[in-house]
Amino acid sequence: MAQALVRFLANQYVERDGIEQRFFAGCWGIFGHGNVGGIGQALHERPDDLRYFQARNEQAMVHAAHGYAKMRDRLATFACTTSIGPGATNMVGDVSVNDVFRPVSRYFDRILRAEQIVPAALAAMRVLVSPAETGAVTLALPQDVQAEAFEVPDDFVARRTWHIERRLPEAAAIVRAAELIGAAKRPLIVAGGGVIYSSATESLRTWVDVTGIPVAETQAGKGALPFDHPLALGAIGVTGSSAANRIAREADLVIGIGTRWTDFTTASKTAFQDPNVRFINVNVAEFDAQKHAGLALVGDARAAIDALAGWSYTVEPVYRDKVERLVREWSKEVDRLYSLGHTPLPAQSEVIGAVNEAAGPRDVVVCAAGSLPGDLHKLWRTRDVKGYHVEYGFSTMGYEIAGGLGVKMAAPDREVYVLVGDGSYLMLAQELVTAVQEGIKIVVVVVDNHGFASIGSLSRSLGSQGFGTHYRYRKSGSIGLDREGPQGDTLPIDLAANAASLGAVSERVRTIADLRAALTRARRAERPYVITIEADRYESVPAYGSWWDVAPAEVSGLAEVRAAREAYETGRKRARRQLRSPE
Ligand SMILES: Cc1ncc(C[n+]2csc(CCOP(=O)(O)OP(=O)(O)O)c2C)c(N)n1
Ligand SMILES: [Mg+2]
Repeated sequence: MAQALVRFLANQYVERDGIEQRFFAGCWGIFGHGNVGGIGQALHERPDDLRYFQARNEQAMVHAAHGYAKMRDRLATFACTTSIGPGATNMVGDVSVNDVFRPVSRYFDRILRAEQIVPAALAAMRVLVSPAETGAVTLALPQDVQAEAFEVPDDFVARRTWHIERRLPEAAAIVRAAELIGAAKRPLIVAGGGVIYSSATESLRTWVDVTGIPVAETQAGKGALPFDHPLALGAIGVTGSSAANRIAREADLVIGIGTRWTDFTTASKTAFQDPNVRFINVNVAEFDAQKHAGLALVGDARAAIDALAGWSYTVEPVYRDKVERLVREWSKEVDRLYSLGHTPLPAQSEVIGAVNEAAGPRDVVVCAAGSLPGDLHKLWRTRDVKGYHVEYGFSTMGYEIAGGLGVKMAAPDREVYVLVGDGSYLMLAQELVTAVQEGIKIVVVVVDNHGFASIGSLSRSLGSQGFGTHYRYRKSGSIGLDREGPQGDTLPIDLAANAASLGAVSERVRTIADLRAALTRARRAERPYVITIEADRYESVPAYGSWWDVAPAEVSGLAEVRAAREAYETGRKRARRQLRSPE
C-alpha cells in the first residue's frame, strides 16, 4: 500500500491557466517503527518518484512544507511522514496520536484496509487542490496496513492532472458591486493573500491605475502592489501605516479582496469609523465573503477584479490628491525609522532598513513571530509580489528558519532573508542543519534583544511590567521586570556560536555599518549564513492610530493594571459591529 501511495503522490499534477506542474515536490520524514517499514521502505525503493528529505524535528517539516506551498501560491507542496507516538505528536499536540490530527486537518481518514487508500487519496487530493478548502490533509496509516499487498488499479497510479478552477462570482453580484463602487466617494481596497495566491496582482494594478482606488495590504497581501506605487497605502490595521489607517478610518466603501478580515486587519473592529461604511468581499471562501455584512462576491480574485474592471469609475481628484499626500508622508516616516542612528544599540527598524537595502528586488524576507512581523508589515519595502513572506495567520515561533528553507526550495533563484528574534531562534533553529545538508543557502539575521520584546511591550501596556519576558538569571525569586534596569544580568546565550555549531557560516555584528558589510559577505556566500545583532528592546516602531483588543484584568491590586484597564475600556468604545446591509 505504501508503495502505491508513493507512486500516486508522485503522479499528481495541477494545471492552471494552461500551465501544468507537479504537486508534490518530495516527502519530508523522520522514521520510527510506525513508518520505517511502510512509507520509509517505499521511498527507499522508489527514489525517483518522490525525493526524501530528512528534517531534525517533525514540526519543522510542516513549516518547510507550508513555506514552500505559500511561495508557490499553493500550487505545490511536500508530503510529510512521521512515526506514531512522539513523532506524530511533535507535528501537532496531544491525545490519541491519530485523532489529534483530525481537528487540524481539512481532510482526515484512517486507512484500515489497504484498498481504502484509493478513495481516501483521491479525496485528500481534491481538498489539497481546492482554492477555498485547501489546508493540511491527514491519512493515518496503521503500521501493518502499510505493508499489506492489494490489487492496485493502474488508473490509480497513472499520471493525473487536477485543474485549478477560477470560479466566477455571480454576474448579478458583480452588477451590484459595480453600482456600490459607482456611488462611493472614498473607496478603499484591502488586498489580502488571495490576491497573491490567485495571481491577481497585474489585474489589481491595472484596475487601480484606471480608477484611482487606493490599496492597503494585510500581512498575507503585502506585495500586492509594489511599495512605491502612488496608490500603495501600505500595511493596514494593528500593524498598519499612518496612510492606510487614516484612509480606512474615513472610507465609505471597503473592497476586501482575498482577506479573512482578521482581528489584526480590522484593528479589532476599530479600523473603519464611517457610520455608513459598506463592504464588498471578494473571496473563494463563502465564510469570509459574508463577513462585515458585506456584499459577497464568492469566487476567484482575478476573475472578480477583471469583471469589476469592465465598469468605468474614477475617484475624485481631491481624494486621489489626499491619498498621494499621505503615501508620501508615510514614505518619509519609513526613511526616518530606517536611519534613526539609535545608540548604544541600534533599533530594530534600522536592522530592517539595512536588510531591505541589501536585498535585491526579487529577494524574499521570511518571518513569523515576535515584534519583527509587525515592524516588517509597516516598514519592509516590497518590490516583488513574492518578496514578502510572513506567517501571521498563526504567528508560529519557530516557523522562520524551517519556513525559510521551504521558501528557498520553492524559489532557488532568489536570495532568502530570514529575520528571526532570539526567542524564535531558540525555539526551532536546528533546521539549519538540514539547510547545510541539502546545500540550501538562506541568510538568517537574528535580532537579539534578550527575550520577548513583543510580549514584553504588550505586558507593559497591560500593567504587568514585562513579567516572564526577559532572559535573565533568577535573582531573589524573579527572572526580571522592565524596571530592574535595561539589560541587567542577561543569560550568557551565544547565538552566533550556536549557529556555527550547526554548520552554518556565522558572525556577530554590533553596528548597522557592520551589519551592512556582513550582508554583503552573506550575499557572496554559498552556504547558510547566520548574522546575529543585538537591538534595543525598548526602541519600538510607533503604532499609527491603531488599537488591539487585549483585555487587562478587571480587578487588580496593582495601580498600573487598573490604569491599563481604564484605558482599555475607553479604547473598546471605538469598536464597531459592521452590520449594515450593503443595499
Ligand atoms: C510557538 C509560539 N509560542 C508562543 C508564542 C507567543 N509569542 C509571540 S511573540 C513571542 C516572543 C518572541 O520572542 P522573539 O522571537 O525574541 O521576538 P521579539 O518579541 O523579541 O521581537 C511569544 C512568546 C508564539 N507566537 N508562538
Ligand atoms: Mg527577542
